[in-house]
Amino acid sequence: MKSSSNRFRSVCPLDCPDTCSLSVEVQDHRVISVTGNSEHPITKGVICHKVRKFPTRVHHPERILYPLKRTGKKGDFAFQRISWEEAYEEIITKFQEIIQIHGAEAILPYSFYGNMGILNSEGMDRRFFHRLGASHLERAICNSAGKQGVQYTMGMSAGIDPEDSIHAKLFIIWGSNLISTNMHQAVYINEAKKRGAKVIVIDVHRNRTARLADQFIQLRPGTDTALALGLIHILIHENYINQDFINKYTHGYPELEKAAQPYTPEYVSAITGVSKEDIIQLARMYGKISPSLIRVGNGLQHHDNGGMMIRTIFCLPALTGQWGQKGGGALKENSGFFDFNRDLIQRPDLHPNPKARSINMNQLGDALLFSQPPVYALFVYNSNPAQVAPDQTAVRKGLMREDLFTIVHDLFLTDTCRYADLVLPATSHFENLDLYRSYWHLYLQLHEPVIQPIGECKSNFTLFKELAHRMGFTEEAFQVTEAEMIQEILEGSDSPYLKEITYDKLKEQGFIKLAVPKELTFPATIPTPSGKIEFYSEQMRQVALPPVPTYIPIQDDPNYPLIFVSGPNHQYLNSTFANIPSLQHLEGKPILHIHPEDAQERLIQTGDKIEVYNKRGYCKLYANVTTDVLPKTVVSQGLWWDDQEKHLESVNHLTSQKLADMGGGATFFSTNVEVRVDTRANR
Ligand SMILES: Nc1nc2c(c(=O)[nH]1)N[C@H]1C(S)=C(S)[C@@H](COP(=O)(O)OP(=O)(O)OC[C@H]3O[C@@H](n4cnc5c(=O)[nH]c(N)nc54)[C@H](O)[C@@H]3O)O[C@H]1N2
Ligand SMILES: Nc1nc2c(c(=O)[nH]1)N[C@H]1C(S)=C(S)[C@@H](COP(=O)(O)OP(=O)(O)OC[C@H]3O[C@@H](n4cnc5c(=O)[nH]c(N)nc54)[C@H](O)[C@@H]3O)O[C@H]1N2
Ligand code: SF4
Ligand SMILES: [Mo]
Repeated sequence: MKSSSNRFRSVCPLDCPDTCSLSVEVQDHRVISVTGNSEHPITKGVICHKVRKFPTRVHHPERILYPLKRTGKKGDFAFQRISWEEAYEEIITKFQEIIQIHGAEAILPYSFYGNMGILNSEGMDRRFFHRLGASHLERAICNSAGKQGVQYTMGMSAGIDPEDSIHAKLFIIWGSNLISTNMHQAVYINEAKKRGAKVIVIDVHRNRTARLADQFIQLRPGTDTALALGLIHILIHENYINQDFINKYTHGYPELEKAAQPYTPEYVSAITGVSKEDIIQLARMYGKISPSLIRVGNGLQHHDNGGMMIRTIFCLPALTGQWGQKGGGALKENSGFFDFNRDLIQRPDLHPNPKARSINMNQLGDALLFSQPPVYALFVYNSNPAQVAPDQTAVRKGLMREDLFTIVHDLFLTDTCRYADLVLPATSHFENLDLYRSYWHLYLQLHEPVIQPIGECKSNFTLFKELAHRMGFTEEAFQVTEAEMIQEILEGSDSPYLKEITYDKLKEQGFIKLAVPKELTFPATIPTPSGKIEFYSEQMRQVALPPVPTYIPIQDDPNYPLIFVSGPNHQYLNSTFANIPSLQHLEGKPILHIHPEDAQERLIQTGDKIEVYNKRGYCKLYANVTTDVLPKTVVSQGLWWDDQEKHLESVNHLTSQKLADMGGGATFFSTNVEVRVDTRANR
């Protein structure tokens, strides 16, 4: 790379729906500035603050630059430098020993989307673990409950093209903090507002996004199915429904009508805490204004009843006939449109054991402590389970096992590295070739490296390819280069949306929009078993789920009467960036928002260091007494790294490994806790 200043096109690799196109300035092999690409139709030159700080992350003095081997006890963070050859040797010897004694299922990969690049998050890595014969990992920590709920209802996990959302006249932002988590959706909403659109925010927390709202509707956690059924009840009773649309495109209307019958405004108000008047007004507004768009967030599905909540909300646009009107319908995610041939990318056919077990990543704690046969090796990459996985007390106890061999591949010494036998240095995405899709907009993007790998860092792709060679895997799947894998992916898909996209075109243009013609979107195509939007789902009945929308309350616990909602914050991306001082500074301290009634009862004041606890464990936070939350709901934002000096540890000590109603989803937000002033506080 030339040493003069140069600008390159790049992509944001983070697990964020916006998947921005970036413009990166490089000087002397260093990334010196990152801004939004003004040519990208969605990014339009604007990105979030945290990613403008990416140069600090890439060239951070604490980046891991070479392989490390544990020298002290687990948990001590004591390592010594070793060579890659030694690291590979250690892994191969250990894996072969484990396979020989216990079988390959005793090895478990643990990864998520720390880098969303297809090659580096579900490419060579998956091929390697399949060929190895390892246990499968069910990657259900983020969106799986709601995705399943949408699939039951609509047949695929898709909504509308967000670029059409400026045409909506009514926006309902339902359980999404999109000012922080999906900022370009907020840009479209502001544009629509200028054209006269109304905005409603439905949330348990008066979050940053509530500032966008003409009306903020605050409800109790996990009660959204009841609210949606209440809206359905009024829409039917006051005849706001679109009977033609219902007849033509939906299945099970009589059953839905019956299911909504008991959900009078009084009854719904008692469940949700929303006033009867607000419920009626919201229903009437939804009945009258068209096109309307419901932007459903990821927060909702992180409840015991998360899948059902999202499914029920997705019944609303069908009832008033919003689908097919420009800007009308609902949008949770659009990953369904990126219809790649997964089997070709990930090669499950290489797995020697078709019956190999699958471990849900939300139950890592139990998997490490109790699974039979036991897990003897854990390989972590693209994820930081010692912060993000629920039930940290169990997770960390498992990670402390002396007979567990743990490898962590990351850019930094995260809390997970604390428990590693081997730490391997990962490149940042700036150093790699990869392909990026979005789970919100419809552009596929190519990423070409803008700098050389730093230190001895290797990409996930290179790491798993080299490991495969050393394990003696000779299949062609392990011979391909990154460019060849991209070509395989593009050429191997039968999807009509991807037909026109080639590697050459991507190299030239950087990003290309999927060809999603109108006749391939709702309501023209509804790939459910009935071919219609399913208010009644036979598929659900067959797996013992209620086939029509049904409100099932989240679990109460009289000993721990507060519901603890711990979503992401503004400046971090899950636990990524939590080690960047300027971003830490902007976030301040890890806070617990608590209602004045609850605070008073417990003699808690703003600024107090408090202990939040339940039967699984505790974490310490600083109180903020506020009416931004309802009584009995407490909210904390952000996944902070442990701070041993201040005795601050993960909020996930409180969350549980229990799974949601659908898709094996996580239930982070259905967490019962109690709170007290931390008497041992060092404030
Ligand atoms: N800045 C930033 N952006 C991010 C992330 C990040 O960490 N930081 N993370 C990324 C990832 S991986 C994801 S999954 C998304 C998540 O981002 P979002 O989709 O916005 O989801 P959350 O922030 O988890 O939750 C959204 C809202 O749901 C509310 N909520 C919780 N329970 C309920 C309920 O029962 N009913 C209702 N109506 N509301 C409820 C919460 O108070 C919160 O305001 O953001 C992505 N973008
Ligand atoms: N309490 C609570 N817990 C939650 C959530 C919540 O809202 N509340 N949100 C949940 C959700 S929605 C999600 S998606 C998960 C996210 O959980 P994770 O996917 O684990 O997210 P991060 O904490 O960002 O960790 C990603 C790690 O990958 C590393 N990384 C980045 N790029 C690369 C690379 O190219 N190679 C390798 N090897 N490593 C790389 C980063 O440095 C970082 O340490 O957390 C979940 N946990
Ligand atoms: S984190 Fe999201 S908003 Fe920020 S640059 Fe990346 S994709 Fe864009
Ligand atoms: Mo997520």
